[in-house]
Amino acid sequence: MPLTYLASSTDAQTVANVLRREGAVAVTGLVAPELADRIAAELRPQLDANGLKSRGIFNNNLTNRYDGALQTAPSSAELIDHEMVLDVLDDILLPFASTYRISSLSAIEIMPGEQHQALHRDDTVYPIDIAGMELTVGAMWALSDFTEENGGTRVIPGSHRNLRSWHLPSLDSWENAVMPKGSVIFYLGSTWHGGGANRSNAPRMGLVNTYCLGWLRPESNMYLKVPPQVAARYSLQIRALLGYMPHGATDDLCGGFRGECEAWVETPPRASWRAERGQAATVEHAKSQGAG
Ligand SMILES: O=C(O)CCC(=O)C(=O)O
Repeated sequence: MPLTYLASSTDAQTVANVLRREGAVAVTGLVAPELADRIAAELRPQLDANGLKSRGIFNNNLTNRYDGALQTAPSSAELIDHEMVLDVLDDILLPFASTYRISSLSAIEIMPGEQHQALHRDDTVYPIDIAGMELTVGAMWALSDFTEENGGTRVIPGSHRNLRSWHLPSLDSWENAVMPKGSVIFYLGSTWHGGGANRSNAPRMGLVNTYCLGWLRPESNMYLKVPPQVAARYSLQIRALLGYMPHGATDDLCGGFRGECEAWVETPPRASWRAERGQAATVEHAKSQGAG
């Protein structure tokens, strides 16, 4: 199955429909290339100073990685809570949770000469497989042009249908995401994917943001990556995505849980997160009935 590419004018519902059906979908030119350049420049010092420290069997040896985008690259917030991304996440994740949150934020720069990263599923960090329930969604943004030669993300469309993580799809049916900088490829947590080999003579730069159901523990500890005093510089939406908000309940119910935290979000900022469900809805309903 070929990877589907959609134009940036496509509505989020269509993007989500293709993502659910095919396991991956690319949206080309969703943000301006200048924004991609700005974020890449903001990430540069950390990648130069620390990028290769995370080298290893999974991360490979010629790939720079940096997991603290919101620490030093404030412009990355525009990608992390991009309206199209959140609308797609609402559609895929909210049937199973009242919120979702950032699981990891990784700048990934694949240097010339790097080999393929092993194909994998992101949801294998959780020891469960439940038919039809996606636990995570990844959004990989191209901060440089992604090509076949430079290691545009490899993905196996349709591989999310292999329900159990030990059911291997045909691992040679992958294809590279080929898209200009400012584009994004979404893939489900159950979709097989990985970084590509870089056979070009220039680095391939991307920022991959993964999001998990609100009741799951994120892959990366966001309270350490983006501590309260840094998180407080960002919007309520970003703070809520970082986890500075209770899951599944309004502050009416959870008041007192927060301790002293300048980044705390009192009320779910996103209307879809306030939709009637669970305890939050119960409290609001009780109030509207004059109770309490
Ligand atoms: O670099 C890429 O294109 C994908 C990286 C990836 O899938 C990962 O590190 O989990």
